Amino acid sequence: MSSTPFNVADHVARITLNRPEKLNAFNREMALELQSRLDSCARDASIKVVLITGAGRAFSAGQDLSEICNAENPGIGKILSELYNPIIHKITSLNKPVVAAINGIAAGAGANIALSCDICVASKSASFIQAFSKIGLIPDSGGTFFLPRLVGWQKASALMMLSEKVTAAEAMQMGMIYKFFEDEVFESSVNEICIQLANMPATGLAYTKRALQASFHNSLHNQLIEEDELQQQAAGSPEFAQRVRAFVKK
Ligand code: LHQ
Repeated sequence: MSSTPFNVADHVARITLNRPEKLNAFNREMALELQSRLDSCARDASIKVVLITGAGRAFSAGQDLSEICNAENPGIGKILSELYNPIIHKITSLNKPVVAAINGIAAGAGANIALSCDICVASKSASFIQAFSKIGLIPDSGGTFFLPRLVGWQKASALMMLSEKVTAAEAMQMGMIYKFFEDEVFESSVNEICIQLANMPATGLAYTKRALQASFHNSLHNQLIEEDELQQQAAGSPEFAQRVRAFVKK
């Protein structure tokens, strides 16, 4: 049984983290499989949107802690460089939107993988915890990059140092996630978002993602140049010509 079953429908690729008895904690196999799913999404032009969610009552509890206690584990340095860092790079460099649908608890690296996605939504009963400080680690998987940018330095610092669990409603209020939905309509609401994205002009979305990422390291001057270049490329896409023609005709 795959630890990340994958299916594509309506141009949306759905990747499910699937070790529910371990709250979808990442072992090496699941992390490598997620990387390979993301590579498939990058290669397949028919896929316009990627959705990552979890099976059972969790999105992911982060690193499988029993695996790192195992004598055969390759060492913490390799866990990050071989497993989590490539996942974050693959999500952020994919030229299509990645939606994280947080169906339950997201802890440790599980929470930070979620925050690296372009749109992060949660079910009302979901929660987030930067669980690292409890076990004497620092937040990884891009957490120290994304969380302060999303919620501000003070909140990020407190959440990370206290390992405080936040509800989906609190996460939305502080800007950690885009929205939460009542549990009963969570799946249908996530599907609606994905279908909407799949029907949007793909080039514009890809360049929007790229411009937002560039803003993290650019000065205003350089960001305006970046927008100019990307806008010219977006305006050269057939989708732009079609959509503008349709708008003007109407
Ligand atoms: C687990 C886990 C888990 C294994 C629940 N592993 N089994 C990078 C670099 C190098 C090294 C380390 O890691 C990293 C990245 C990281 O992600 S570090 C952070 C790792 N994650 C955590 O510290 C979270 C640990 N889990 C928890 O604190 C709780 O399980 C949470 C708050 C997520 C959920 O609590 P509950 O709802 O009370 O569930 P539970 O604790 O009863 O868990 C259910 C089962 O899942 C249980 O197994 P069992 O056989 O007793 O039913 C847990 O042992 C297992 N599980 N998380 N990370």
